[in-house]
Formats: sequence, C-alpha cells, structure tokens
Amino acid sequence: MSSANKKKFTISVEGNIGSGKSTVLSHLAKSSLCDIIPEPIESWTNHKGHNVLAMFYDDPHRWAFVFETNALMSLTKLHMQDAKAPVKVMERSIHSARYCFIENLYQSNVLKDVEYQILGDYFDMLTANETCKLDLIIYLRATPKTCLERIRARNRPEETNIDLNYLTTLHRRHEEWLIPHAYGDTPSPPVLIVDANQNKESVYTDTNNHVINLISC
Ligand code: DGT
Repeated sequence: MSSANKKKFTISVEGNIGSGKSTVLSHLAKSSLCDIIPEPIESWTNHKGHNVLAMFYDDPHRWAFVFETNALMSLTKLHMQDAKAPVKVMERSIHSARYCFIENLYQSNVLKDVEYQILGDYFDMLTANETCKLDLIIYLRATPKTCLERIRARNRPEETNIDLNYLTTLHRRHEEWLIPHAYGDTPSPPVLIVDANQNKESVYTDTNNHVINLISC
C-alpha cells in the first residue's frame, strides 16, 4: 500500500446507534496509516438551518423520506472524499443507510412503498459507481440494551425518543445485513465482527489490532 497512486483501502465502521463507532474512530485517527471520515451528523442537525435529525425523531412519518434522501446524499459525498493515508476509515456508509435504516423504516410502515422504491432506485444508482464500494466492514456488535445505556449517558437532545424497541429492530437489520449476507445480489465485502459490549478500551484494542494486521498483510 505504499504507492500514492494505489486505490485506497476503504473500511466502514458499522453498528447500532450507541455501539461505540465514534470512539473507535477517534482512536484510529491517531494512526498515520488511517484517514478518518466521520459521519456527517452536522449536516443532519443543521442543514441550512434545519435540524433534519430532530424533525425525523419528532415526526418520522412526515420526515423519514426527507431524512433518508439527505442521508444518502451526504454519505455519498463522504464516499467520494479523497484520503491521503493508505486506509480510509468511514463512520457508516450509504450501505447502512439502505440496509439498516431505510429497510427498518419500511418494515415498520413508516416509509410508504413509493418512498421506499424511490430510495432504492437512488441507492442502486449510487452503488453502480466504484466510489461507493467498501473493502471491509467492521461491525461493532452490541446488544440493544448496551446501546440504549450509552445513548442515555451521552444524552443528545435529538435522541430522547429512542427506545429499546427501535434499537432492537435496528439491531435485527444490522444482523440480517452483516451476518448472513442476506442481500446476495450485491457482492458484500468481508465483515469483521468486534464484540462492542466490552469496555471502550477493549473494543478499540480489538479493532485496532484487526486494522494493523490487515494493513501489514
Ligand atoms: P456511536 O459512536 O456508535 O454511538 O454512533 P452514533 O450513535 O454517534 O452514530 P449513528 O450513525 O449510529 O447515529 C447518529 C444519529 O443519526 C442517531 O440518532 C441515528 C441517526 N442515523 C444515522 N444514520 C441514519 C440513517 O441512515 N437514517 C436514520 N433515520 N437515522 C440515522
């Protein structure tokens, strides 16, 4: 991976809300081997003056389509972002937007069929492009209960409505997506599973060891 012209190895760190993705990313940011691309949460809490994340949680039936359209667009921009280091590490991807959140909102009857189909077409168009391909997914796998405790502890104002039921359904979507590779039509990258119920230090050490092994191969 020493050549500057070589395609970057792109990793996406995935996992339920509150599974510890940001903490892992902030540790990996200390390595000169990794360029970190954090989630575009500011463009969700302040999109030209609109807090789309708060609007979504306040009235999901009204705002889910708007939120997901914006999520796909803002995450695609991150897929397009160049990295200088040999490894580009993203927090989430358009793949988790599609296979976890959009799927979950459709199965919960929040997104209407026509909205789901349009978002699906949009996703298919975006993923036809090499730019959105991932080389590896790191799945921080934590129980919904652990995630809820962490969400309560960090206390983001937009997330006060998040309950165990929502986290449990999102957990299922992550499992369906990342464990058996349920969506066989798109070739999935390898998935590395990290036990994210451990304390933050152990989660980071496990993840870091995997990334170092991979880079040195
Ligand atoms: P972490 O570090 O594992 O605790 O990760 P978080 O919770 O900081 O980041 P994430 O991506 O799990 O969630 C940030 C917020 O954005 C959270 O309220 C869930 C929401 N969110 C993220 N991606 C999507 C999406 O594609 N659709 C919807 N509806 N919400 C999303």
